[in-house]
Amino acid sequence: MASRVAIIGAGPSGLAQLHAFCEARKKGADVPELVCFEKQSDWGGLWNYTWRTGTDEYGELVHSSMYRYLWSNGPKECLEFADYTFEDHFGRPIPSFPPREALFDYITGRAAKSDVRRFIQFSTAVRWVSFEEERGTFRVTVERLNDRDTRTEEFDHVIVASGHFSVPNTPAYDGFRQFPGRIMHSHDVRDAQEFTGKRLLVLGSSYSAEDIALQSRKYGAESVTISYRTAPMGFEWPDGIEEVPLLREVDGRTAHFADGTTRDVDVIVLCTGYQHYFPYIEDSLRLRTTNVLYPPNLYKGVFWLDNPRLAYLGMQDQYYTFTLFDAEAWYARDHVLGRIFLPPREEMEEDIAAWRAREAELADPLEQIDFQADHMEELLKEVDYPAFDVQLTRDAFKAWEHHKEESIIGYRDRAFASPCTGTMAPLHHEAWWDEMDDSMSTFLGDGRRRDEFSASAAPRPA
Ligand code: FAD
Ligand code: NA7
Repeated sequence: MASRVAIIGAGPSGLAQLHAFCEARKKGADVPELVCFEKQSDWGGLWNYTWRTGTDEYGELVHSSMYRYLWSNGPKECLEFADYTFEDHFGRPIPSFPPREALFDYITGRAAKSDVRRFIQFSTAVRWVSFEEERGTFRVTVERLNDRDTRTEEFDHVIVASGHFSVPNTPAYDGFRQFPGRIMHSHDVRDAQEFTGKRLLVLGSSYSAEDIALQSRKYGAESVTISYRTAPMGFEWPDGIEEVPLLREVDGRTAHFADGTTRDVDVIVLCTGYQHYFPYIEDSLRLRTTNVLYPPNLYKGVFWLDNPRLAYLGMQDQYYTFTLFDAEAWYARDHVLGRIFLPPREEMEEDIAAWRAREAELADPLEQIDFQADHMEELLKEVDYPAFDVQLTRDAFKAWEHHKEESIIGYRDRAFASPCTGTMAPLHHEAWWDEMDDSMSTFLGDGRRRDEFSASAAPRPA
């Protein structure tokens, strides 16, 4: 059995990995030494909100891309830890779309309960990971940021859990250099009130574009124009938000679009996605991928094909998040513990190719949901993660897609049943579109049950 395991990152994926090992130890397993390196001063990954943008107090790139007023963009029931339910954490059922602070509290609540903090070296950035063929071990060089102490340690396994929604993809368009306003990436958005009274141009047609457009308008932007590259999101947007084809150029404040129309804008927000960026991993071990459901060279979506003692967690585009990370972490753990054996390279390669070929054929989000659920279930069936109703989460995700089509400002006013306890969530006391306060205390303050729900909180037309 391995004697030392390095885990890089203490976000939801890294915490899942530490927790998985603790669970095995509780059941009597002989667990190797665990060392988790986290460059931030606290845990939670992206969920650890910071007011900072650009670089942090040590000159490191700021990791978190989350902003104030961020509410879960999918039903919490689809990410519920099967071994630590929302009811376990909050002591009662809570609504299906919690704000960031409540989800941060939930993620870190489980980590605190299993006491994984003792394994984490905070404010410690991993600088380089390489593999020593002769010794058959990894060399991991880290820097402790507060005193700049740099050292190299040897590990038998490395688990990369450093996330992939932090380093912006920033395309340039003609006229950006002369634009007389602010051009920023969604990674740097912190407070939508910055845009109150302004005319926004949002580039992109995925989750960030959708959410930043909505909340900018919610907090008082004069107008939001969303420009899409491939296809519009096509929701029925509230008054003041519209979708137009791709930006061609900007001339002064005037944005010109592919359909020949123009809009004058004050701010441009690039909601153009992120890069999988691992500058600290040597070439032969480094994952290179775009944001897809089944990245290349990762067997089971986890193990580096050329050296499966290197694992990557959470590298997929994500419908499923915390439960997928758990499934991956449990599986990676069991490989480390010698409970799961991987097939020969050729077989792994064929398996990856089959999944990727299937992904290429997926027609729509509903098929993508099933694809990711199938991936997760394939992992779950081989590990001792507690059972939960995966079919219910598939159905919930599909219903959520329909709810978004019915009302993009109202989908968060819906409630779902827990796949772990079966309990139906209560509804939040305020419709999301009217709720300006995203604090956990307000969120938890007056959660009425679904049967107490009044018409005032029902999804309304824009
Ligand atoms: P991260 O959360 O990114 O954590 C990675 C950790 O690794 C960080 O703590 C980072 O500091 C650390 N790290 C990075 N590099 C190094 C290094 N070199 N050395 C040491 N440590 C390092 N998911 C949902 O389920 N619901 C949502 O509503 C939702 N909203 C989102 C909104 C935004 C704006 C974004 C960007 C993502 C959202 N997500 C959401 C998806 C999100 O990816 C996951 O919820 C989750 O945070 C991923 O966890 P992770 O641990 O894999 O990565
Ligand atoms: P995504 O989901 O990776 O989406 C990126 C979007 O950016 C997508 O719509 C792309 O258009 C668009 N894009 C990329 N490059 C360009 C250029 N050059 N011009 C115009 N548009 C472009 O990233 P998100 O930030 O939305 O979501 C990431 C996570 O954050 C997600 O998990 C959420 O939970 C929150 P395309 O459709 O490819 O044409």
